[in-house]
Amino acid sequence: METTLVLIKPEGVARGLVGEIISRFERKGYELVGLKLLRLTQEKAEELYGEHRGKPFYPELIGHMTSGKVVAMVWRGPGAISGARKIIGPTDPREAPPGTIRGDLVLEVGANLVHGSDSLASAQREISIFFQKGEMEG
Ligand code: IDP
Ligand code: MG
Repeated sequence: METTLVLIKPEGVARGLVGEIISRFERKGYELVGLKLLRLTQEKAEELYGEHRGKPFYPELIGHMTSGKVVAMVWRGPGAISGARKIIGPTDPREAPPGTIRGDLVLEVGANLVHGSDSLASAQREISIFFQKGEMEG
């Protein structure tokens, strides 16, 4: 069964939206198989967002992602990778439709609340940044 990484960014924890965000994935029917509250190190933030190195917003993105605690989650279910991205909504919150997390709760692209893996390869890579296989069994 497909699994994906969803990360609640520091502003989501600071704004008290952890429960709200988790409940959207639960209500859809995905199964929560991994959950951690942690502060990202510089290294882990760079590992997660390596594809964006060199872009103008990269230093701000890394600074932001290491500015406070995040919630790392693994969700499992049929089509979980693209399904989670649909629940999250488009990157630019101005384009995100109502009913999506970003459409309902965000105005700033730099503080768009949630990260979600965008392909099977990224999901596998990103899950392994935060979780060991044995931690998600049972
Ligand atoms: P995604 O989170 O929807 O997958 P990506 O293109 O992978 O979007 O970008 C990663 C993160 O970098 C975004 O979620 C957002 O926080 C930040 N970001 C992307 N584009 C911009 C921008 O143009 N300005 C500021 N931050 C941006
Ligand atoms: Mg992305």
